[in-house]
Amino acid sequence: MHVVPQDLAGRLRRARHVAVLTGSGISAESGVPTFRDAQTGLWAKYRPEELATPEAFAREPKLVWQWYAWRREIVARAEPNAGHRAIVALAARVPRLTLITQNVDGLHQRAGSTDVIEFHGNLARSTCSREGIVTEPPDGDEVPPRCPRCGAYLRPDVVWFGEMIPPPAMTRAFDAAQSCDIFLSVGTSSLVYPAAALAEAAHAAGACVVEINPERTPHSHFAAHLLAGPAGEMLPALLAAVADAARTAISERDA
Ligand code: BJW
Repeated sequence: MHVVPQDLAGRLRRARHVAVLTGSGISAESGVPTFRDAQTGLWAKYRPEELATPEAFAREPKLVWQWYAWRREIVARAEPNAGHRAIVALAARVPRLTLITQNVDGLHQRAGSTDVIEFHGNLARSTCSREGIVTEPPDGDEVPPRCPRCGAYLRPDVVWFGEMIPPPAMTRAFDAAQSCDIFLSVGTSSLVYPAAALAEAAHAAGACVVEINPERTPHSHFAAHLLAGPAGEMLPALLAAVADAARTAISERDA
C-alpha cells in the first residue's frame, strides 16, 4: 500500500481546480510502450524521435505510416487501467478538473474522461497531409492511403517534432495550468516542450505541483510532492487518500 502524504490529500480535497497532465507512462500498465521505451520486433532498429517528424514522413511515408499502423494495433488491443479510471473518479470529487494528455492513444476517453485536451493529437484519426482536414482513410491497399478530396497522402492526426500544438489545445492547457490549485504531472519524462512548460507555468503561478513517476524527471526538483511509483497504483492511492480526508473532515465537523 502506497502512503500518500496527509497534507497532499487534504489539499486535494479542498482544491477548486485540479489540472492533470499525462504522458505515455500512464498507459504503460495497459501494455502500450512509453514513447522512449525500446521499440520491439521490426521496429527495434528505429528511434521514435526520428520517426515522429514531418521530415521522416516526407522521406519515407510508407515506413512512417506502417509504424503508426503497428502502434494503432497495440492501442486497439489495450484497455484503460486503474490510473486512467482514477482520474475519472477524481474528476467527480473536485469542483473542476482539466485533463491534458500528451498521449495519442485515446485511453482516457475509453476510461470515461470527457473533454480531454489532446495536446499531441490522436493516432486513431487521419488527416490530409496537404490540407490538414481530418479524413477517414478510403478502402484500398495503398500505403499511405490518399486523401479522397485532393489525392495527397493521409497522415496520422498527431503533432510531430517541429510542428505547432493545435492552438485551442495550447490556449486551454496553459489557461488551466495558470489557474489551477494543484497540477498533477503523471507518467511523463517532461522532456518535450511546450507540454513540459505546463508544469513550469503552474509552479510559477503558485500551484502545488505533484509528480507521479517511478523515475525522477527534470521537474522533480520543484514538485511539492513526488509519488514515486506506477500511475496505476499511485493514482488510486491518491484517490483513496482524498476520500479518507473527506470522511475525516465530515466526522470532525459533526463531532
Ligand atoms: C511511468 C510508468 C508508470 C513509465 N507510471 N510513469 C524548448 C527547448 C528545447 C526544445 C524545444 C523547446 N521548445 C520546442 C522544442 C522542440 C521540440 C522539443 O521539445 N524537443 C525536445 C525533445 C528537446 N518540440 C516540438 O517540436 C513541439 N513543437 C514546437 O515546439 O513547435 C514550435 C513551433 C512554433 C511555431 C511554428 C512551428 C513550430 C512539438 C512536440 C510534439 C511531440 N510529439 C510527440 C509525438 C506524438 C505522436 C506520437 O506519439 O508518435 O509526442 S514526441 C513524444 O514525446 C510524444 C509524447 O507525447 C511526448 C512526451 O513523451 P512522454 O509521454 O513524456 O514519454 P516518455 O517516453 O518520454 O516518458 C515516459 C515516462 O513515463 C518516463 O518518465 C517514465 O519514467 C514514466 N513511466 N512507466 C508512471 N507505470
